[in-house]
Amino acid sequence: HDEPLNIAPDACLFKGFLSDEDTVLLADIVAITAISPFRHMVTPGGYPMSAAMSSCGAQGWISDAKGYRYTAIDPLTGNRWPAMPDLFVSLAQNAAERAGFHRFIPDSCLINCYVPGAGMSLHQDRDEPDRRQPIVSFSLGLPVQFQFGGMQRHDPLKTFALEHGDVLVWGGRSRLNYHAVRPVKNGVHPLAGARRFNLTFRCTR
Ligand code: MD5
Ligand code: FE
Repeated sequence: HDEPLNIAPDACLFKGFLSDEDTVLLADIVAITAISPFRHMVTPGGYPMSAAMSSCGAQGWISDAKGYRYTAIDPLTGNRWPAMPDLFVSLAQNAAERAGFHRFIPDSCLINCYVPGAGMSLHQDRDEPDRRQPIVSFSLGLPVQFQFGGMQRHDPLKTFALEHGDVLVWGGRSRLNYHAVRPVKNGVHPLAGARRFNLTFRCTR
């Protein structure tokens, strides 16, 4: 593996961190979403999100008219979210460790699926109580332009590409940075097709 890029204080980008594991990760996404399918959640303001989402692990992130939160039960199926594959946990832990975050034990993996045109508007991730825990994010499939700023919505944004196999670790001073995913451009990835997947690992305890 290459050296991480320090893109912000306590934020590390590992280019091409996922290599041979990509096919297994994509197959696991197919298996998980056969149990808890991708769906477009609705924001508390009433707008469907353009990224389709599912989760695995003990807790899954949801959004509905009542707000954003983590649940142990998938509201679509009425069952627990599928188990988080051991490979997901070990890869996320390795990345966190290499970024200097020890004993990161994710209990939630949000799976975002973006088709061309889909993106995510500027927001902070504030639904996790322990802000000392980092967030680890894996990108697979089509590339995208990612933007992040500071702790204030109007702080200037930096833009960079996230590509298949890239892993980001956000912690410490960058844990509450505003960030956005630009709309995905048309394209076809050899393994993922016309889609971008993002796996976002969090500790919700
Ligand atoms: C994505 N997902 O590419 C991104 C990757 C989400 C989300 O934003 O909330 O599902 S996670 C990027 C991230 C997480 C935590 C902090 C920061 C960025 N940041 O400080 O910029 O689908
Ligand atoms: Fe986010």
